[in-house]
Amino acid sequence: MKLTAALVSVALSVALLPAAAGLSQAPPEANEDESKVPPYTLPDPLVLADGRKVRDARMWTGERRPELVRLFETHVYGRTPPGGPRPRFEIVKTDRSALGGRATRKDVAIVFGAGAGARRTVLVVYVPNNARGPVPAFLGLNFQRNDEIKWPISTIVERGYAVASAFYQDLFPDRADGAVDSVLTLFPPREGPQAWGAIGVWAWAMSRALDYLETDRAIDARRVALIGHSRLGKAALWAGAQDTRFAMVISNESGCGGAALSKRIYGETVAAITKRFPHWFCANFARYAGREADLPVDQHELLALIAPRPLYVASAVDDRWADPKGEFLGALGADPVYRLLGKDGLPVREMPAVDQPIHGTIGYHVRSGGHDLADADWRHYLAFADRHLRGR
Ligand code: GTR
Repeated sequence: MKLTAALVSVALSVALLPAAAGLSQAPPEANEDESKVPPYTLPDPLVLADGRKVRDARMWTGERRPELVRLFETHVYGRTPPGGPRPRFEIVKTDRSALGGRATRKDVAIVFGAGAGARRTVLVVYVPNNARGPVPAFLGLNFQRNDEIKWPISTIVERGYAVASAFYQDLFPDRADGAVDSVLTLFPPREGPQAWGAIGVWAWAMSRALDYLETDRAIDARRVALIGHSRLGKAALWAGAQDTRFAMVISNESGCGGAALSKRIYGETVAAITKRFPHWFCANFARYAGREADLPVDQHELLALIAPRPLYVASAVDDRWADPKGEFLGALGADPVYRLLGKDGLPVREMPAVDQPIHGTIGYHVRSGGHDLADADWRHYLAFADRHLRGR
């Protein structure tokens, strides 16, 4: 699709505005009225750009899947450059009596580059001490420092899973000019409207953390569930879409640019998100501000890129900014791809009642309460992981 030069320059100047202060306040113009959702048409994940229908798994994997990845690279997240700096792993601390003796905690530095220009993050890894062999793991970036992670780590470990996490801002500080202090300084310079942004870098960082887990014999790296909340849910989905080593992906209230459909124009919109967070996406995404109907993809197709692997999409009923219904419809829109690949997909057509999880190969729930990764969410994720990652 061609854009006129005038539109491009208007949209780009919007994209380059500094991020507005305040992270949690919705601008007053946000639509939170279901009756004001405009009519929209979703692209069919099983129809190629040239109009051919995807008939079988081979066409999906060989043609449509790579086409969709390219569309998301071009129009939403930007392209992850191949190669990039190789990570070095250094165990900086091992504590065999963590969590009251139930776990071994390892602090693993993941280092890129050398000398003054080096970038690093520390992956904290908890492994159950009573495991009889390599264990499945939950991996995700975190909003807190490693000693303050707000996950129910003891519960997860008691259920037989390892937990691995790192602070999300280490490799890309979350601010409009964060690139100068990011791992991007170790990549070739970014150029053009398809250059990747923070979500792309956070997703890349998750894959590098998985590189480490592949070297850790206490962990079964073929059974890693990637989890992310909110902006980190967007990054987890994009990581899982690009890197099929992740065995499962969990999107907790990822909203706009995550699991929620952009074309519904409910809650956070492309205009709102690209204005407040210009560094998250590629510059092209901002061109669709107010023109969502022209987007050649929508987020159900990002979710479809997780297929046939188990995918969990979760919402919270009061988190209207993230558009719970749009997240459900995203999951439903991915379902035909799961079915084509021989999986049961999402076993319902209608949005379930609050706190009534639905678990197929796609899982979905809408929790009571607001924007948070809560223990109630974890309870459902553990049940879903038990079903899909145990006994494999
Ligand atoms: C909000 C943003 C959302 C979501 C959220 C978060 O301010 O508008 O897209 O990412 O932050 O990450 O908590």
